Parts: sequence; structure tokens; C-alpha cells
Amino acid sequence: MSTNLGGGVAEQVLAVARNLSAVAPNAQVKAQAQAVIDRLSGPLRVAIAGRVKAGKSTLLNALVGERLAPTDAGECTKIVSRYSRGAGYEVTASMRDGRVEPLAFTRSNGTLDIKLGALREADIATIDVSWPTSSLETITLIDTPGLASLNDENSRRTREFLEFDENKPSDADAVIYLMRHAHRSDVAFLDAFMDRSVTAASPVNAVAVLSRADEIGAGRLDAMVSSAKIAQRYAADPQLTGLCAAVVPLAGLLGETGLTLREDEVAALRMLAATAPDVLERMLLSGDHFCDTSSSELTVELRRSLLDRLGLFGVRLAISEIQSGRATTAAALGPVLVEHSGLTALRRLITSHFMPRARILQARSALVALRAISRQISSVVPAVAADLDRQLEQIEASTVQFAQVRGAHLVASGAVSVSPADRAELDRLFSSTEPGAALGMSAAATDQIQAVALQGISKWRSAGADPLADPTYVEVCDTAARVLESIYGATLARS
Ligand SMILES: Nc1nc2c(ncn2[C@@H]2O[C@H](COP(=O)(O)OP(=O)(O)OP(=O)(O)O)[C@@H](O)[C@H]2O)c(=O)[nH]1
Ligand SMILES: [Mg+2]
Repeated sequence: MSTNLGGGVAEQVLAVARNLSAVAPNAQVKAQAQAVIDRLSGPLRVAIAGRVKAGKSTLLNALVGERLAPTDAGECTKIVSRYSRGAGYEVTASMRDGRVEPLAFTRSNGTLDIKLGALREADIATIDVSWPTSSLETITLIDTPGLASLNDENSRRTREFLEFDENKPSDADAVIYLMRHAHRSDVAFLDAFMDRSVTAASPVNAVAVLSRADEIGAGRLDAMVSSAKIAQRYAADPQLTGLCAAVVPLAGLLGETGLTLREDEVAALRMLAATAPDVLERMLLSGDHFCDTSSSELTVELRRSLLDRLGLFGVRLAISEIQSGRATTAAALGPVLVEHSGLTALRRLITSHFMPRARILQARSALVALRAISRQISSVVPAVAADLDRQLEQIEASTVQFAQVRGAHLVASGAVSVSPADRAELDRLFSSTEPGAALGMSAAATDQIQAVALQGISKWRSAGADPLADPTYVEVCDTAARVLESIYGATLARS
């Protein structure tokens, strides 16, 4: 069914790239065509962005279920790092001059430590970590340097990486934006950071996370409930909904630790849980109280490492679970931490929001990349370039899918103003992958679908024909009519 976002068009662009690879005039063009093929054949690329110390790397580790990204102030936190699934363990640096250099790495206590050796951080464009893990099967995760201000070096690198222009498709298909405290200033920052074009971040391909949510309310046991309320309030803020699709609360640290919790750590927590109640109560007042030398038989070093791994909220939660007897081993406690982290909801959001559109966004990037190749080879092999252009134009003209994603962006970002009822109708039309759902009908018969589609075509065609209407609104009306026409056309093809 042609309302399926992206599936068909991605295959068409893939075929063009394969064709180009077969007729490429030289090895360089062949490699460029192959890069487009790899990108289209590979998983969705999701970048994790946000301010310094927002918890980006911790979230990445939680999504992978292993401690791959450095979460302290190591030198690699300043370099864009891609984590993808590979057959073996491999780390390489893609240098700004195009070379690819292997990097040495070690693992201690489950943490990956990458050595840059003689390479200069400034000369490295990206670090690529290839890891044999099923969690990276459908997405490639990209850790970006923390943004301190819009103009500092880290921010420049992150923006350079995410930004999109006609000659350089963005390296990310979607963005998870972390906000530690969803203050007004963060929303303004997000606004300035996000390029409002559909190929960069927009409500179509960006979600926001209220990160380190367990720290809200000084890590009390109801921290996650409070943070969910705050996230809800922000999710209803029109300024924010113009920039990203949803705001979910997340305690990435609980997720990361829950998935990598060790039995020795739980043994230490069990000892803590057995501490006299008045002493324990005092210890759990704050991080400083917790590490106070005289408080416990556990060494200060051990207590500090528990705090690093769990945060005060996590320690409180773990102790309460152990004391009640609900979870007393790593195998039982790990899932409890994950459950409280908000990770499952974020994963669900990635699947429901990013995945259906992933193919169309990948296809669009690929199309831009192929156009750039065409320009580059036009003087060397004009016939090949002309043929490539013709194939790309044909895809663009014959598919409504690119227009559909742009329409979704224009409506969701508030670039066009429509009534709430029309907005809901357009949201459905531009986002649903199934004709009944696109029309807001469940289990509809073909003739009903046809009738509603025809009605809609007439409605949006006449709305778009208003000579005084804003051009963006006209574009949205035209796209709505085209989507409905493709739904109608598909029902004819079936009957
Ligand atoms: N309590 C708590 N601490 C967290 C959470 N996520 C991260 N942290 C801590 O916050 C600090 C920064 O976390 P990172 O994951 O390195 O943050 P980042 O955004 O990658 O930092 P930069 O890359 O340096 O900008 C670390 O000490 C983490 O342990 C969380 O969900 N809860
Ligand atoms: Mg980081």
C-alpha cells in the first residue's frame, strides 16, 4: 500500500545506487555509491544530543546494555562516536583527511576504554565502534559532544554533524535530545540548536528526554513520579512540540546499571540494607552523608562507586527492594532498576515514532547524496550523470512520500496554522502506514475507504485553491490531496 512511509521509495533509491555502482567511471565514485548502498541497507542512525553532562553517554550505554561510551571526562567525549553492530569487536577513527585508523581499546570492569595513541583529537572526524550486540541490530547510536553554548568547539562539532545541506546529507536520521532540567532556557536552546528543516531535527524525527530524572526532588523515592509530571507539562508546551515529538522522563543511569549490575555490587547493597535503621536513614540524606567515613563498615571507595553506579535514588530503591525481600540478587534487582528508569518507554517511543519514518528519511539522505555524486561526475561522464538525474527525478515525481514527511513536519512544527480538527486529520494522513488508520476509520470496507478518500480529495483541493491562502498551507493541502489520491488509487488496484 503506497501510504507505507518510505519502504517503496527506499528500495527505488537503493536500486539507483546499485545501478550507479555498476556503471561507476572510477573507484572513487564506486566507493561513494557503495556508501549510499550501505547507508540505505543499514539500520536507522539515531544521534543522542544535548548539553554537557546531560547523561547522553549513559543513555547510549543503557540502550546498548553495555558500558561502551565513556561517561567521565575522557578525551573521547569530545568526538562524535558511532556505535554499530559488527561481526567482531573493532574500533576505528575516521580522520578528517579521509584516512581510517584502527584504535586500540581495553575493557575493565565492563567499561570500554579507547586509546587515541598518537592521533590528535582535533584530526578525528568520528570514532566508529563496531560491536557484536543484538541491541544495535535495528539502530546505530551516535554519541555527540556535549553542548555548552551554541558557539563553543563541542557544539560546533555536534552541529556540523547533525546539520544538513544540499551537498552533505546529515549523518543522523533521527535525534534524541536530552534536557536535564526542562527550563525555559533549555527550550530556547533546543530551538536555536535544531535546524527547522525536515531533514535535520524536527517533530518528525526528534524526541526529547527529561534526563537524570531520578535527581529531581533530591532523589526521593517519588522522584520518577514527579519527573513524569514535569515531562507531561513540557510535552504540552507548544514551543516544545514544535521542535520534537514527545518528552519522556528518563533515569539513564538506572537503566545502564540495571542492565550491567554485578553480584558483588548487590552484596554490598545487602550489607547496607542490614545497617541499623537510624544510621541508614542518616546515610541516605545526601551523597555526602552516604560517603561519610564513619557511617558504615563498607569502605568509602565502595560506597562512592555504588553512588556513581546508582545515584542516591537508585541506592534508596535498591535498599528498599532488598529490605522488603522483593529483589535480593543482581538477577532480580537489575530488572527493577530498568523498570524504574523509563528506558522501556523510551525504547517504545523509538520504535513507534522513528522506525516507520526511518526508511523515508534514509531515502531522502541517499537521494541528496546521489545528486551530489551526479554533479561531481557530470563533466567526466555526462551521460551517466544525466541518466542518474533522470532516475532520481522520476522517483521524486512518482512518490508522494517525501511530500508526506514534509507535510507531517509542517503540521507538527506549527509552520502552518490549522484548526485542531484539521490538524488531527492531517496528522493521521501524513503519519499512518495503513489506509484505514490514515483516514481515521477502523476495519473499513473498500467502498467506504473510497468514499471518504474522495470526500477528502475534494475538501483539500478546494482549500488549497484559495488564492489568498498562505503558500505553505497550499502545499500541505496539495500533499493531503495527493496522499488521498494514492489511497484511492490503491483501492482501485486491489478491486
Ligand atoms: N543520578 C543520575 N546520574 C546520571 C544519570 N545519567 C548520567 N548521570 C551522571 O551524570 C554524569 C554525566 O553523565 P554522561 O553520561 O557522561 O553525560 P554526557 O551528557 O555524556 O556528558 P558529556 O559527554 O561530557 O557532555 C555522570 O557522572 C553520570 O553518572 C541519571 O540518569 N541519573
Ligand atoms: Mg558523553
